[in-house]
Amino acid sequence: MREGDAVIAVMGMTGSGKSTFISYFCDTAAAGHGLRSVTAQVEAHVSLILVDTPGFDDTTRSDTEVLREIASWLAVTYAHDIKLAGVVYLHGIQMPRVGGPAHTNMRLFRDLCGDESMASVALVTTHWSRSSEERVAQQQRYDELVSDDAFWRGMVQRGARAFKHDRGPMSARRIVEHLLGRDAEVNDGRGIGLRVQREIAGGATLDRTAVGVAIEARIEAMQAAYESQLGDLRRELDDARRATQVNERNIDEIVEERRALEGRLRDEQRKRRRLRVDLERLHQERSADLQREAENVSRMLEERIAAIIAENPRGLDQRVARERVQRERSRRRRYKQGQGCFVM
Ligand SMILES: Nc1nc2c(ncn2[C@@H]2O[C@H](COP(=O)(O)OP(=O)(O)OP(=O)(O)O)[C@@H](O)[C@H]2O)c(=O)[nH]1
Ligand SMILES: [Mg+2]
Repeated sequence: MREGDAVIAVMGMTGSGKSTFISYFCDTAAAGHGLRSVTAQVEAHVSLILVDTPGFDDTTRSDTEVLREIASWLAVTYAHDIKLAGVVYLHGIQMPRVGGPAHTNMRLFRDLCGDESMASVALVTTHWSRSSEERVAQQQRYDELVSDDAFWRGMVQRGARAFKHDRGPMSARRIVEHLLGRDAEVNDGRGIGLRVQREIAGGATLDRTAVGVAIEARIEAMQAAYESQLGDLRRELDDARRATQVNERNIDEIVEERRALEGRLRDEQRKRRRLRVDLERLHQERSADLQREAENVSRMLEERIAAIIAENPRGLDQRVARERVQRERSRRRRYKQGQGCFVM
């Protein structure tokens, strides 16, 4: 990253269109298809840097892990005085109702940013239909989103702007221009610190940040639910054992169910422990994760070289195969570093 780069974080649920949005500015971001989150890691793009982030509804990771990933990136950049010019929050308007995960995701987003950052936030609806009939229902949902306190109203009142992103690159550009304009106007172009960034910079562990507290409360609720189910199971087990006609299968089933619940409870406890990290630990652990990842990539490359050699009927020496893989690798790396992403 260079001085003068404008950094905008793109957030939102899985499938809301983050990678697609970014791809309008830079053709290196791959749009994911299907339900799994394809954005495995925060990726940065140069000049106008749009940061692709995982949503809190990720199918492969818990909220704790997603927060650790987003927060460590945000905290480390903030510590290096790299400020965000703004944040884009994407929401698919095709969703019939804003319940469960969508609602949680919005709340956690608000806690992450803090109300004081709202002037630098664009709340963006995606997935607008072309059919006028469907658009009527979508417009109603849009109106509800911006006028309901449970959704976007509070954020809009504090300066966030709601957008319809229904014209591909044109509306995407308008949204980014709005954020850059706001940054120039409100922050003299110096960028903002999100609440979580300021909290961590002030020495807070993740569980003490506003978003961490909200996640921990959700974990506590899950723990309480599991504890109560365990209580029920214990009573059921006692009853089954006291019964004159012992039904072995029933007891086995209950014991099995208890074991599964105890496992889930341990998972929740582990999630809570993983929130007790400060900037230094987050950074250290993240570096260790990246190191492991780099080792995995290396191993995969070695396997790829071996496969190329094995596939080649006339035989190919190790050096040629290695060069071929290296060429492919550096092409991909150049791609990832975002060459050609200059947009504004
Ligand atoms: N109709 C329509 N489809 C969209 C829009 N934005 C994205 N899509 C499609 O929705 C799917 C998911 O889009 P992505 O950009 O991969 O979503 P994402 O937010 O990056 O998802 P994750 O990386 O899984 O978190 C893709 O098939 C896109 O082509 C939109 O505004 N309208
Ligand atoms: Mg994506």
